[in-house]
Amino acid sequence: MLNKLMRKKQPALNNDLLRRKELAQIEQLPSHISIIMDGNGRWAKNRSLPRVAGHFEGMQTVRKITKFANEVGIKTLTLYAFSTENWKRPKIEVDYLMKLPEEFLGKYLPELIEQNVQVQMMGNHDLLPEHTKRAINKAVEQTSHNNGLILNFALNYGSRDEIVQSVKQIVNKVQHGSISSNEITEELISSHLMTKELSEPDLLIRTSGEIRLSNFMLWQLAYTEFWFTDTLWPDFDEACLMDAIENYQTRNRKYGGLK
Ligand code: V07
Repeated sequence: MLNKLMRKKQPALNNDLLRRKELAQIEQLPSHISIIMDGNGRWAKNRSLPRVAGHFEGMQTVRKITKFANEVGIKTLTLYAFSTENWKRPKIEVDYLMKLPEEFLGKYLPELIEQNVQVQMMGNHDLLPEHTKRAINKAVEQTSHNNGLILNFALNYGSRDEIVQSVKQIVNKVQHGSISSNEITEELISSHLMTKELSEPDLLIRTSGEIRLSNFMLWQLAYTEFWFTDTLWPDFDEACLMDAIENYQTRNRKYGGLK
């Protein structure tokens, strides 16, 4: 209750955005959107603030975009929050980043539950601090029966690591005789990845102008449409997401065929 009173309400969408949202809903929406949330450090630097201020602001964007994606009717939103390479950053920054899942969930888990959002997680969580693991496990459990948007956080995630883990599991099964090597198909490999229960992303968004994948969902992005924008993640808003969705709707996806 107190939490509900203290939480800052988000501003209502303007009429232009509401119209765009309704128009987009008439056509085929991307069912699964993945986002590489880049540009938080640059956003802070532009304001002579410490990098962590950019991460904090980026967290508010996560809240805003989650709510809007759910309202639009997106089924799955995967957000790249922390990569296996991010441990190389200064300790002070890594320590701060590891507090954000808790901070975010402490503030916003009640509204995620109200919004019927289901929180999921992918990545290698062995190396995360106990306090981070506790917070994410609680959120996953408390939202496991929700059937609205799946909000899937990639946390200590690396796609090559994911593929290595799945190959090990498959080799193990072959060695134990539970599958034979000629049963190794694309579907079998997909079913050993961390996304085994999710659809493949229809749309990948990367903010902040870098045009690369940075070890994100390499297998799953095989047929995904890409949208790169110069907007920094803390500046990314509902209208920016609509730009990406509207552009997606102009493309004709061929999956290697002729339509
Ligand atoms: C992080 C804010 C967004 C921009 C990218 C880097 C910084 C939300 C979470 C989070 C993760 C798990 C969870 C709930 C929230 C988060 C990290 C960084 C490590 F269950 N934002 N955010 N986690 N940033």
